[in-house]
Amino acid sequence: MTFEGTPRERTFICVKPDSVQRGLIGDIIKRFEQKGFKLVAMKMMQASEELLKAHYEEHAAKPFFPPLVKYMGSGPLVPMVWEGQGVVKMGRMILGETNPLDDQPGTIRGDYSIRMAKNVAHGSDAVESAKREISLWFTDSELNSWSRCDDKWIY
Ligand code: RTP
Ligand code: MG
Repeated sequence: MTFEGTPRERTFICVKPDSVQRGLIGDIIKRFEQKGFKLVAMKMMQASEELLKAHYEEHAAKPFFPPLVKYMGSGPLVPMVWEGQGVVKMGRMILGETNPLDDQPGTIRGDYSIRMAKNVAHGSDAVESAKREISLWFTDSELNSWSRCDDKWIY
């Protein structure tokens, strides 16, 4: 079932290890919460090499793949699932460009990074990628479907 374009659309966001070290978890969550998106899953974990290779499989042949997998496995990270209308596209806008030096201030990467190799957080680039990534990182029972009484102010 697809919820693209509806309040049930979901994306996968992951706070990368550099941001955990720098104490940025709360700020990243805050930006998504204040926009009006709903957090439906979150955990802290050390990702295995196998999981990281599967997550970034589209980049497997690229020269930056080995350092990317090493960096993502260098410490705990915080994978999350966010829900809401347009959350995949808007999630990427909240994060900013891949290279933080191309970014406007006001985005997460634009505000907190100057290095592409340590660019703070990951966000799914399409609805289909989000589905694949959510199923890699979370079991169905870890995804919380919940309603809040103030949804009427957003939708
Ligand atoms: P992400 O998947 O982590 O959200 O990043 P993204 O979509 O903005 O960028 P993507 O092309 O998927 O690349 C994944 C991560 O690999 C590193 N990268 N290095 N030319 C390079 O050296 C290069 N290109 C990409 C970045 O850390 C990027 O976030
Ligand atoms: Mg990507």
